[in-house]
Amino acid sequence: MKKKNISVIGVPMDLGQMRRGVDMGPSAIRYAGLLERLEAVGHSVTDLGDIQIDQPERVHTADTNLRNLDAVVKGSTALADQVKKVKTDGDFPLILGGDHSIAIGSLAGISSSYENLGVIWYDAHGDLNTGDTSPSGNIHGMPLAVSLGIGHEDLVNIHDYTPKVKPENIVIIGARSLDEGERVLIKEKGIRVYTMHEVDRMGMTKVMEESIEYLKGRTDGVHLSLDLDGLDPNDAPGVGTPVIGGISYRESHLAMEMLAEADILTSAEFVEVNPILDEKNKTATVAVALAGSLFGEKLL
Ligand code: B3U
Ligand code: MN
Ligand code: MN
Repeated sequence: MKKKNISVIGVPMDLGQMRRGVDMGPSAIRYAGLLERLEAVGHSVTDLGDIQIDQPERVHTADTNLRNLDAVVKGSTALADQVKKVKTDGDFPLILGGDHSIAIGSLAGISSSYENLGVIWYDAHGDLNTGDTSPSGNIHGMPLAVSLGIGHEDLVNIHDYTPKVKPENIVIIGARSLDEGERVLIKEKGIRVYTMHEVDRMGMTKVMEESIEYLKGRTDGVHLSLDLDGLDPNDAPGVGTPVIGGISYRESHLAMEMLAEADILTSAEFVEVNPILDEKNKTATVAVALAGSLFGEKLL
């Protein structure tokens, strides 16, 4: 894989859901050795530090069922600004969450650099809810819908353009917990989804071959949004909403290695690592190991 200038951005965001601790995700991932690992592969890595996110205790509830809306908009805008700078410099943004609501800001900052940005959404969930379909009001269940231009106008219009991605440029991998409104949206928009059924049936090799082939043909850049809850909770226990029957550690390594081989990614994020719920930083360690594979680490 080509050597990259990787800019690491931490986003200690925990306002998109209700469990405390996910704001410590960026520290946990750094502590698990992310920078050293990527440098060892030969990349040039710069840590840009963390985006400032409001403390939950200080956040006022806006007149909406979207929890912490204004503070999420503020944090997402700050992240989008930073990510956009990295893109303008021609570098590779590697964003560390934080809950998955941060993808709203990531994509807002990245997508203006592309005609057809592709997105790989590696997740147990679809994250395709809106204020109307959400069972929880948690914005971390909404970022993919928001990026499609569907949802609250303050979220959809960050950096003053919408949509950030087209439905035909998205591939969801690992889904096994979808709400009714999300199913409807997937069908209506024709979004490509490899649920756990397809992962079981086709195997990860075929899933990734097809996904890479599909995105290569239609996109001019690809963002990987990797929610650690896409993995099985046995392998990644430190997440806020674990769902049994997920993608294994080995399958995930394979997926990352195949992405490295194809060298199609132009940005990536690792989200939902919650050290309070974790077992001795296992989930952050898994994230770093996967990042190693994603950036071309090899055994031999
Ligand atoms: N779909 C549910 C649950 C959920 C979404 N994303 C996560 N959990 N991590 C919701 O609240 O929207
Ligand atoms: Mn998610
Ligand atoms: Mn998820």
